[in-house]
Amino acid sequence: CQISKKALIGFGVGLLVVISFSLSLEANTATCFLDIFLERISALMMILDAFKSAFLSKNPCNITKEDYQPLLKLDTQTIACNKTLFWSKLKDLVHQYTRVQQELFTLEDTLLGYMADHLTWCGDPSTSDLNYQSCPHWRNDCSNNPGSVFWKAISQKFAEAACGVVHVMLNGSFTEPFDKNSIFGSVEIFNLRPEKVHTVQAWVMQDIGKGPSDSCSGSSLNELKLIVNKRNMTFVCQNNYRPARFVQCVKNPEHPSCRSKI
Ligand code: AVW
Repeated sequence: CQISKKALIGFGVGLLVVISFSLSLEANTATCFLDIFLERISALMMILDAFKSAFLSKNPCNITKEDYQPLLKLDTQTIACNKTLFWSKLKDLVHQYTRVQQELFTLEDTLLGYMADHLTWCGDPSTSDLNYQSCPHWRNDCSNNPGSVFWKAISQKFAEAACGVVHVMLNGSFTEPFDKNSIFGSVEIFNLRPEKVHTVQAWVMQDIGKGPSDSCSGSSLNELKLIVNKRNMTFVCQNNYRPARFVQCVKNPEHPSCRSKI
């Protein structure tokens, strides 16, 4: 088989064009990734600065919601309609559940909630450093501490942004699964926007092996239903929501409530 010189040169030039084009494409892609990476780092630095400015050099018992406003303004994450999940009194279960059911988002599955979860922080009026010695406890010391004010402020924003059906997982092994003093009962439920949220779906989960203290038909849930209905939203309640029950059953596979009906 004979290949003419011209054809060979043409092929060579063509190959060079293709190679140099793909190299320049790769270089562009790499630059683009680097740009995005740097953009994200600088966004995170801004978030961190706004977070620290909220409480550094301030009396840790005198923090206000306004202190966190610059931080909240930087948080542009949105959760799609029907995907918000509130909770009260069953932190572990709800997060085990959203780890598997990744279509639903708790506050702690969002950027700000994730960053602050499990942390305690505060400042000191006499220094611009973090206070590494001691911070007020939210229940035993003062209520306007950096942690409590932060969680209330971001919970309010999380609730205001919710739309469609919102879900709430409550603990039926408590006598009052709906606690008016909790963040869900005092902040989130009152900051839902009835013009955007048409239904509140409650899932009341009992601990495996413990008898129910309260359920959908109990007085605590009835109180929640009244609040929801009064705010022109529909209330739906389900005991031991099956998908979340499955998660509980992973650790208790032999319990009768896990063996039956699965
Ligand atoms: P919880 P919530 N300051 O199980 O409805 C600091 O009662 O209250 O559920 N930490 C606090 C405070 C406070 N004032 N109150 C409670 N905690 C801690 C955000 C406490 O350690 C999510 F979106 C307790 O274990 C949920 O829908 C944990 O927060 C909703 O608020 C949960 O208290 C859950 O708060």
